[in-house]
Amino acid sequence: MARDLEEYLRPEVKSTPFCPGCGHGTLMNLILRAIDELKVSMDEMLFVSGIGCAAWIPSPNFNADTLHTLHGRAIAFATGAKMFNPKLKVMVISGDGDLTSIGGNHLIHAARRNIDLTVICANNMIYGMTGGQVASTSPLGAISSTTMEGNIYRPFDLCKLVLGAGAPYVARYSVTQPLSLVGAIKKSLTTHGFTFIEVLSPCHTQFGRRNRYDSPSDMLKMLMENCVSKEQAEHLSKEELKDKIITGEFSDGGA
Ligand SMILES: Cc1ncc(C[n+]2csc(CCOP(=O)(O)OP(=O)(O)O)c2C)c(N)n1
Ligand code: SF4
Repeated sequence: MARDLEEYLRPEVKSTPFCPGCGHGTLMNLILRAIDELKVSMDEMLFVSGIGCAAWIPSPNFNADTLHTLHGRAIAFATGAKMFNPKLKVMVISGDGDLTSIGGNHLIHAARRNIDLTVICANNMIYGMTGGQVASTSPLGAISSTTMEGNIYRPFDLCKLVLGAGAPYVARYSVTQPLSLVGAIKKSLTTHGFTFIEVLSPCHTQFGRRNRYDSPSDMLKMLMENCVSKEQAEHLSKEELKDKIITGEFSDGGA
């Protein structure tokens, strides 16, 4: 963590709980960078997370009010807090398992109701904390502790899911695209209504080592090679788009 961001951390925090090479540490840094650039006071903010490794990004680390809630229920708690105090800027930060599997119903209905929340989903394509079980976001064929011969189900396209439910701002970036990601977080914080950012955040410990990415840097390289912008994707064939991850803003807040 850069020195200038230390003021955003609770003084008693000396290290994060993440494995070496985990993308969640990078995401934590980029969220704070966006807040710093916007000059939003931490006193105006509430951070809400569910359960999982990603849920440890804000809590207990951020020097702000943080609510570490139940598995899958971060958006429900965040909605309640926002109803009670509409002046709060409420940011939900949690994993793909938490927000889109057990919590998937809350996600689509908060988007449909256009609740004024910023939701950041750290997607590592697996349940990291509990030992690498398959998630609703695991790619077809992915090896996990519960799909030892490969996942037979298609993953959700989270951005399409939330867009379909009516969210006015939806974006997807990888932690390997830090400038675009900081820009998207800033935009989500300044857009009224339900805003959603899917962040590809590598988990080498549970996903990478089972899926032929032998080191954390192999996972980062895979993301750098496979992420294409939505503008680039328009010029690629269906065959060329196989295994590619399309990144960018899918709805820009104007809806
Ligand atoms: C009601 C309930 N069911 C299951 C669990 C076990 N559990 C804890 S975290 C987790 C998955 C977390 O995955 P994700 O949200 O993707 O976060 P990651 O650890 O990958 O960052 C599960 C299934 C739980 N804590 N509570
Ligand atoms: S298990 Fe995966 S998601 Fe959890 S801290 Fe380790 S690398 Fe990160």
